[in-house]
Amino acid sequence: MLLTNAQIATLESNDSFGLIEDGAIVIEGEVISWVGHRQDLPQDYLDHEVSDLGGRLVTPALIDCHTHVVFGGNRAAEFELRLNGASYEEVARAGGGIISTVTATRAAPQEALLADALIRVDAMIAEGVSLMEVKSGYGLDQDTELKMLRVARQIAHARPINVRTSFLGAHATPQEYVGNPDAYIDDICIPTLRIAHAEGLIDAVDGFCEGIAFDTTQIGRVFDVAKELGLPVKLHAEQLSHIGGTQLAARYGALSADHVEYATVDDARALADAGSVAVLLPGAFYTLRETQAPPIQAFRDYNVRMAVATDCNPGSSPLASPLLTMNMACTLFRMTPLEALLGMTAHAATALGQTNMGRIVAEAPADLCVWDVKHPAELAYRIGFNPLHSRIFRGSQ
Ligand code: DI6
Ligand code: FE
Repeated sequence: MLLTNAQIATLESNDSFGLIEDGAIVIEGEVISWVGHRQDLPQDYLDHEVSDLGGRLVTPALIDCHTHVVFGGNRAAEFELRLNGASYEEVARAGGGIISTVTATRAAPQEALLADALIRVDAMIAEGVSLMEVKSGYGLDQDTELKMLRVARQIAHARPINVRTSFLGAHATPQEYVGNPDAYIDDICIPTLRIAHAEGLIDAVDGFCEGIAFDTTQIGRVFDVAKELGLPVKLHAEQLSHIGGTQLAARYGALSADHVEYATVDDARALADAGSVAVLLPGAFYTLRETQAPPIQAFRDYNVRMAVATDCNPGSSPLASPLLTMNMACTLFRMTPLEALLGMTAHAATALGQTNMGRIVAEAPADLCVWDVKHPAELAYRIGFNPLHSRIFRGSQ
């Protein structure tokens, strides 16, 4: 296929949109084989089937590198409680929060979990997502963690989208183990991690390192097993307080440290040294009415790549719109539209260990978005507006 009459934001490097006016893209099979100015198109591609894009903007397809789209029920009641004055931590400590979603997720049949998740996945695809990460972590027992991961794998068969899974057994201590989080890690979390890995259900291992969840020692024990199994790690770190998760993640060479509102300049340096991505989640910041923004300037100073993701989950970020997420990253975190777009493409790909994705360059997978906008900054600028014209997934429209 030959795409012509396109304005292309290649994102070839990190310091500009890499705009090509009157550009062309050649796709062979599932891969981009050439990109450049139309007048430079090599002769041998002229016989390809031509698709005239009418001057529209082409970007890499969007990548959502942090989601919890598989879960049972919803938390509208908790939303009301918080509006009546309870804090996120108070709700969690009173057995609401994550634990109430665990109850609903355990009760849900696998088909129902998939059907529910697909509603959110379809919303993401409609805004141009072609690769998303999906976490477990609302089961907290062996059967339900495995059920969630199987649903996550099913998504990629049910819809035209790539899925990467993360095992988040260390998300919260279930009711059966309240007061004994170490026993939960040893008796349930780690054995389930081994079984899920043996079934081929896991691409990475995640954890929630927080006062209301697990400390660095507990997460370290889970990460040691991940390392032994050859699985990359990532971590929910420094979301509500600073307890050392970012430095722990860096020590394990994590793909990413996520949230990081309370991360310090030292933490930014550690991420830079480890080559880990900082994944910023403005939907959770917004929903929880957090006031401490992540140290964006420190990340820039140390050249830490910043990804942006929805964190789509029933509690702290009931958000399935990647475009609104990009807008929030700009308005709430003062990221630039270029940083937001890199954060939902190339840097999100790196956060998933998929470094060949998220840029329009020869030999990259042909996952593209065609937008009805004139300039890529418009993608982050508008609110409640979806200008996606079409999506190309693995070389097909
Ligand atoms: N941090 C989050 O943002 C989600 N999990 C986590 O560890 C929220 C999970 C929830 O409230 O259901
Ligand atoms: Fe999360």
